[in-house]
Order: sequence, then structure tokens, then C-alpha cells
Amino acid sequence: MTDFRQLGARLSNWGRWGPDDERGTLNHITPADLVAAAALIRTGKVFDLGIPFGSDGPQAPGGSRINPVLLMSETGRGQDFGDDVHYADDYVFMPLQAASQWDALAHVYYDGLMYNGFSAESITGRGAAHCSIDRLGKGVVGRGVLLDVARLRGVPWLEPLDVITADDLDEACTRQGVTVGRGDILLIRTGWRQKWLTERAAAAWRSPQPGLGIDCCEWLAGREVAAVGSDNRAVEVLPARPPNAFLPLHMVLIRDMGMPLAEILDFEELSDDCAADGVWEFFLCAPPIKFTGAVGSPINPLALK
Ligand code: UVW
Repeated sequence: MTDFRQLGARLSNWGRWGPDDERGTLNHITPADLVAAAALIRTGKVFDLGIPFGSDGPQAPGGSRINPVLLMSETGRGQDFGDDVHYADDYVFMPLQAASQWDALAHVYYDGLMYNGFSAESITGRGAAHCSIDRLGKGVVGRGVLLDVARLRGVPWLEPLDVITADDLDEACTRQGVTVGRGDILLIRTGWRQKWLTERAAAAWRSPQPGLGIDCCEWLAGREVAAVGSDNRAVEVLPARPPNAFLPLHMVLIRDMGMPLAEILDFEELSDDCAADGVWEFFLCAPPIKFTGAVGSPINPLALK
């Protein structure tokens, strides 16, 4: 048994919200939390936390994922509806994991089981019969908190393989004067979006990369955080520590705890604003698109202050 399995068994939420639950830690968000979160909208400022879904995105050639491809099925030319009226239509061809995205609870599994004990056999060529992204449809809305680890370290971005520890999260909370608690959607800034905007080097952006270390699982569980997102590719440090484990933080957070992860977000404008006014909490609205049976979804998350 490797470390992440023991940790996952200890932090497991299987059965906590019933044997049929497919929403995991989003259950931590109560109606009263939403009322309180709405009160965080004080100035009417809106921050777009999604990156553009374009052909010049960060997916590297040769990887298993590509950047979105836009195909126009109608441009309006060649149409004859009279009155010189026309319409344009389009398709997008893309992996659901191409850019800013939620990982559904069916995104990862081990030992043949996914969150809440559902069999991984229920993921077939037709999609996931359990824990798919559409189960989070009413989803991800509530109090958001940004912890800006790159800014606290005084760097534009963390270096590849830089591990963010639970102590780093505590220090960020203390220095920013913010608390993280039950039902919060926690956002972690590594500066990796800034690295992309500065260098536009897809291969170097992909891996190795900085991110959360495995000890953050306990920190997130102890505070009953509802979901976590980051501006890097995988939330967690890549390649992961300990060596030889593939996405161990994903396995514990998603499969054992039932916590959705958001990746490839853009906190640049939000973090500047938070640093300027000292307010690191906001109303966050980030629902997935309800693709039936899908194991992920693009998102266009908005933070409102
Ligand atoms: C994998 O890399 C498999 O997943 P994610 O995009 O969630 O990091």
C-alpha cells in the first residue's frame, strides 16, 4: 500500500452523504453559505477567471490534448433568406480538458473504484454512468478565497517542482488576513498563468510544474473545503512526490474525498485587485457545462467583489 492510499482511506468521505451521493464535498456548501457569499459582492467588480478557448492555448503539440479548434459551419455567405438577412453557426472540436476546466469525480480512480465506491467499470465508451460532470450541474457557486502563493514568495511564478505545502497555505492565510473554512472554494495562485503569458512555451508550461503537495489534502479536509482550483495544469505538483505515484493528490481529493478540481485558471487581474484592496474573498460562480456522462467540463468562472 502506498502513502496516498493510506491517506485516502483516512480522509475518505465515502458514505458521508449517503450511498448514492455523486456531489462529494460540494455538499459542504449550504443555502446559508450562499446567502453569506452573496454579501461579498460590494463593489460590482467582475473578474473573469477563465483563459481563452482558442487555437493558441497552452496544450503542447504531441500531447494527448489539443487546443480548441473552431469550425464555421455557416458564415452567412451563400445563404438566400431574402431581405439580405444571414446567420453564422459554428462547431468547436476540443478535449473537455483543453483549457479552464473542472475535473468531474469520475476523472480519476484506482483499484477499480471511484468516489463513493462506484465501480470504474461504469465508465465506458458512452461516458461515465456515475460521478460525471453533469451531476455537479447546480454546482460550483459560493464563497471563493484566493491564496496567492507566488505573490507571497515575491516571484512572478513558482519554479517547476516547487511544492506548496500545508504550512504555505497557513502562512498565506495569515499574511493575507483571510480564513478558509467549510464550504469555501479555494483558489491557489502559482503564477503559472503569468509564466504562460510571458513565455508562451507550451512544452515548458506543461511539466514539470509547481503545485500542491500531498500534505495539502489533510489541510483541505480539515477545513471542509468544497472545491479547489489553480492556475497551473493539474493543481498538484508535477511530477508528483513521492516518486512513482501518478497524480496522488488527484486520487485522494477526487476519488477518496469527492472534491472537484479546477485547472488552468487565470487569477492575474483578481490577484492584483485583492492585493490592492486587501480583500481576498469574493462570490464565485463557476458552474460546469452539463455534458452528459462527461468526466470534465470547460468553465468560464466569474469572481464578483
Ligand atoms: C491528467 O493530467 C490526467 O488530469 P488533469 O488534467 O486533471 O491534471
